[in-house]
Amino acid sequence: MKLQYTKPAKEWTEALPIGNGRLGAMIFGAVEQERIELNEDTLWSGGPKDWNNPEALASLPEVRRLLDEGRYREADLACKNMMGPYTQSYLPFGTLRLSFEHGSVAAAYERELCLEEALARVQFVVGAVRYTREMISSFPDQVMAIRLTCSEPGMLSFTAKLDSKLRVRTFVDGDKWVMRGTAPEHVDPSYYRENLRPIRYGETEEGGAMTFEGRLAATVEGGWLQLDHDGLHVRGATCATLYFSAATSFNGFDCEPGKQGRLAGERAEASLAAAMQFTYQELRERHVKDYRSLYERVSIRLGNRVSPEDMPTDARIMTYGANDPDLAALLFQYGRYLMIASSRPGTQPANLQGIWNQDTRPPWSSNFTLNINTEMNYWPAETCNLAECHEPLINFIGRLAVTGRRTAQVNYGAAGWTAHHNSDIWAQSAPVGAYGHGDPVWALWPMAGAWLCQHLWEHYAFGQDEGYLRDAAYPIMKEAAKFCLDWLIENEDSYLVTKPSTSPEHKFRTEDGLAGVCTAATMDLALIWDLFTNCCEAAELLEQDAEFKRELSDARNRLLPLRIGRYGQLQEWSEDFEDQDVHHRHVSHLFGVFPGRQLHGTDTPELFDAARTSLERRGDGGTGWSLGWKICLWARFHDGNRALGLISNLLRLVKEDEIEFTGAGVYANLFDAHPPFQIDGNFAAAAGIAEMLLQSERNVLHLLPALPDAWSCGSISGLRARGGYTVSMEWEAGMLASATISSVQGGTCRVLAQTSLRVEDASGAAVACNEREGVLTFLMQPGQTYRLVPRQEISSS
Ligand code: FUC
Repeated sequence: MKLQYTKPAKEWTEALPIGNGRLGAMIFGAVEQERIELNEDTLWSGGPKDWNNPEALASLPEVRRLLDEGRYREADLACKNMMGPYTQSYLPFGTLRLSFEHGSVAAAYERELCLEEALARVQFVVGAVRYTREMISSFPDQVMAIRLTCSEPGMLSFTAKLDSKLRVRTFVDGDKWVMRGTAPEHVDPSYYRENLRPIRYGETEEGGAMTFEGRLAATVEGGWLQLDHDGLHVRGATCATLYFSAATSFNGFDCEPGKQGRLAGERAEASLAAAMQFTYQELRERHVKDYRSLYERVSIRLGNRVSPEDMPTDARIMTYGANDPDLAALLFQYGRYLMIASSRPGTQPANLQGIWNQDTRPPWSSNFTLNINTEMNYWPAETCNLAECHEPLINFIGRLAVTGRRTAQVNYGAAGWTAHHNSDIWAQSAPVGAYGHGDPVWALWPMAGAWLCQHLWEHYAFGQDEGYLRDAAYPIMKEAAKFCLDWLIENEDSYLVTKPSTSPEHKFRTEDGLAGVCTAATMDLALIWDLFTNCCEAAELLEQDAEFKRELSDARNRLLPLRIGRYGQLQEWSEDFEDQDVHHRHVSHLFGVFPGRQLHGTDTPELFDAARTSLERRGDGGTGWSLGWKICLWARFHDGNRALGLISNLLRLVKEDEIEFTGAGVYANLFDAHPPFQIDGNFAAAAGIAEMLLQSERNVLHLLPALPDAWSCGSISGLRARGGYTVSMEWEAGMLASATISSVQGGTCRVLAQTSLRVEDASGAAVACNEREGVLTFLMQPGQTYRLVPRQEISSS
């Protein structure tokens, strides 16, 4: 499981990412001039502010009246009064540059990222000397470390230094080389070009902006080390270790990062000094042990590798794509790797680019985009056995519930909390759009609370921790539901609808042109159904709020029913409007199929079929994340070959010099290409592959629900399922060959496979079997592992 290349990276999307959830680096691996782009996940522009807009509440009656009169385009315009400011931007920290004295002429060049140990390596030979660089970003020790070695004594000489695109100064502090900087107080999104100064710094360093500090130190063997204003110089050494630490003054979403900030320098120095107590070997061992405790929970084999073992990863993508099942397995594990590298307890959630960004005005501000992208980032967290990595998102939702309460009150006069299309480290909760610059088709979407709360519930559904549900999740879910209760209004037929409403980013055709705002887009209804259902189940489990639960379930039953349109499709809007673009990248109206659970082949067969027709009409194209969503959807429709087709579309090599937005795929470093780079597609691909192999809605573990023909033999271990289960499977000739299931708390387990099964307990005794394929039910003891074998296998062996 590794990414490998025979050349240094030229473009950022060829460089290799490492990260510990907070400190990220992109390593280029050039022979003479190494370039390492650095990130720290709290380095954002801006600070907390008031983004709510009382004009929103004042405009609401007018918007609703226009919608009642079918004047959609005018309603769009009126919604422009309901916006707030754009979010702030995630910023690049700086660059670590290493200039070597051995020149650029090298042979036997290799560059790789090892997913099993989370290590990046560069090696080559200059003359007769073999040089190696190995780099880690350590979670236990909160530093990055680079080990540099050469095969002949005294042949290693280089200078290391830091610089940045932000306002910084650099200096020597004892045996450390320091870069101290200030972030801008404001950065406009790259698509907003109205301001004379899109990037604004305060006048003094003591202003309101965030400060940050990076510290660099080294130990050398067999040579000497010197620091001066020009960098940290290593001369005539045999080995050296570079230690890098970084911190910002960020002190919480509700604190001024300047005046009320933490001391970035002290924090960076503390982790650097602590890490320097360890040799590189010790740091590496501690790092690998920590990383493996997460990574090794899941292993995967999707058939045999068909590409040559030594083929560079970019050539492999180009030549084989998804025809190499082992490349799909690599994409799956890469998704898990990126999650461990970008989201760990105590860090910020993974943003549009995870934690890796080199631009001061990154695409879409590299923010938290809540109408699909942020949620998608966390689709693999539970199924792929990385529940701890879900924590940053779960905590972030808690912060949005605080800021979003005020937004609900000020903008809508509603109870509970709400958030919209975009957010940032300050937990911005209001509609963005620069008070009218934006388009309501994306800005005016008060449904982020409802969607995010699904993550609170799923974390419980998989982990079964009732204390967490009671104390952390349910109170926030309940407040999001209260907002929805207030936001829903009765229509003339006594159904509950949302108004104004949008189907994120997708417009419909009206007699006088395209419009975005309508009454009761399907996604609103589906999200509210999901939230109310989860709240009802939580209240029941916790034996709380009987009255509130009744209110929610009454409201849920009165939601405007979903409809089937003239093409047999699941309508995207409550009216059967024509699409702006039948191939539009968003498939919001299919939320109830995935990641939701409202629509299902058994309980709602007509709507489920209509949803399939909608997906069919959308086609198999789209941005990277759109392909990712479609993998998951086709998995839920139990069409493994179609899901693999989408994986194949994603495993197309995108080169940086191609014109933007021509096509989705992956870059040379396997980063998802929207394009541009956006990490959500990586996470959705991992989630989608898991979904093809195991599903667990409606209290049934469905084994191999969407296995494509091309993955006829394979295995997976350690997937998690709702209900607290962990599942491992092997299959041959497209059929389940064996499986094991364990559960922490035991209880009744229901399993569905395409074959009749026999279940054995740990001692090998049969506890259940079934005659035909169908749901098999058996009782599990807590903590015990059960083995499932197909019955044909038993009779033939
Ligand atoms: C949504 C999507 C875009 C992009 C952006 C970050 O607005 O519609 O495709 O992913 O988020």
